[in-house]
Amino acid sequence: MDPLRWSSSPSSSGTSSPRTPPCEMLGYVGIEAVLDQLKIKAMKMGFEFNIMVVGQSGLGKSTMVNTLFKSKVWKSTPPGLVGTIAQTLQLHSVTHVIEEKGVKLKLTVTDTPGFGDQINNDKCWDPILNYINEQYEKYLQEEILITRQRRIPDTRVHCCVYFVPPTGHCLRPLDIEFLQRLCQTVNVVPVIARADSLTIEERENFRRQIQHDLKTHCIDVYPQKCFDDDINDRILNSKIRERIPFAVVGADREHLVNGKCVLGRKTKWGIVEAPTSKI
Ligand SMILES: Nc1nc2c(ncn2[C@@H]2O[C@H](COP(=O)(O)OP(=O)(O)O)[C@@H](O)[C@H]2O)c(=O)[nH]1
Ligand SMILES: [Mg+2]
Repeated sequence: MDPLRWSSSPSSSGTSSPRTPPCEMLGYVGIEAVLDQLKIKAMKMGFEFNIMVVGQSGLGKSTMVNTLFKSKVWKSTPPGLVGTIAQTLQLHSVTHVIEEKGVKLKLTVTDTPGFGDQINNDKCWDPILNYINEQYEKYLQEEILITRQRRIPDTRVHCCVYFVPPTGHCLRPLDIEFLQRLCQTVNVVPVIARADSLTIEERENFRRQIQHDLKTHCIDVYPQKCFDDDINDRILNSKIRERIPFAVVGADREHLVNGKCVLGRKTKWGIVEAPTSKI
């Protein structure tokens, strides 16, 4: 930053000490350079973003993660299970560093085992909620140290993607109970899993029904009202709220469509393309 330049020397007034800036600051200070400095610093340091995927097993969580990053984030296909993703048996995380135009993003995706598969599903959410809370605790413990690291490794879950089964009816009691707990702990983005199994009309009706269920059961998903302070954010957030839950389709096989390789699900009736972003 340019050194601060006062229009007159603070010490010359005689009354103020050399350290006290004058009451009225005239002239060029150079604060405009702060933005550039912050940008350069942020680009050098990069950003961290941690996503967690949660939902019953078989809803396509692991596939979705592979689809999103167009790579095998999860090692799968053990011998004998060719073409399928191995069932996720415990919580585990994978980190990728993505760089775009000099901006680095350290992205960590945590896959969770399916819940609600037992006869008694009491407290089936405990391992997931415990994991999320442990990460807050870990960060806090680092933060309160007197001699703390300049950059504390951030393993807190910033966003939790919750997979709703594509029943076309309404949220199940298990989903409601889990979502209520999850929303009090972390930012939750609900998605309609395996959305290719619904027609456009069924999907829209299901979306409206879920929006209604979320409201009725006071499930406060992302973006919460507290993110509405800024007018631009408010407009964007209200658009997002209309589209939530997003409908998702996952695929980790490539197919040739019009001479182009696309990720998609090949069915008897055609190929359902899955949108991707490169990692
Ligand atoms: N129809 C359909 N099947 C999917 C989709 N995503 C994944 N699958 C399939 O569902 C099965 C379970 O997927 P997986 O990702 O292991 O589910 P997870 O247990 O939630 O991690 C696999 O056979 C996938 O190929 C989808 O969007 N639509
Ligand atoms: Mg899985």
